[in-house]
Amino acid sequence: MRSWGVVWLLAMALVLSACNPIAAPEGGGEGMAMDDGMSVDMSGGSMAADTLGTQDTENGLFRVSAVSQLDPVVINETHAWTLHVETADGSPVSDAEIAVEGGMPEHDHGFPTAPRVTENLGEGKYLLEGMRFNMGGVWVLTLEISSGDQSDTVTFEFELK
Ligand SMILES: [Cu+2]
Repeated sequence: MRSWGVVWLLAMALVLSACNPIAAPEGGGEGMAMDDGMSVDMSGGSMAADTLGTQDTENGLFRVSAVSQLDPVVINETHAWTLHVETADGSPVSDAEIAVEGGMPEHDHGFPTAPRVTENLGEGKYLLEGMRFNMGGVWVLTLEISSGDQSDTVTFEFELK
């Protein structure tokens, strides 16, 4: 038992001494708070703009794609997405009303912002503004889409890692 404790201590000492040369330059720089903020952002996660791809709505009425205009998507940066809505047989839906919800189910919180569709870009495309992720992890984006008297919902799940 005792000798294993010694081995463990030696291993810890090695790990700590190995880390010190890496940590030292960071601590020595000016604007330390800013450096820390940036390193938090970098480790907070990112993903490619087209990660979500195309998905059918729950009842199969629409096919929806969502692509970020910020590529890669990183945390703590407010940005816009382009949504595309078409019918199940591929015709663009140009009169859709789209309600936006989302957040992190595992953390039980929503978006830090209130993203919403602000512009109909025509040909089934819509501008979704105010998207922002404030941490890495699994997020969901739910779009409730109405066109005429038809309504359906799609939920995208994705991870900033
Ligand atoms: Cu969270």
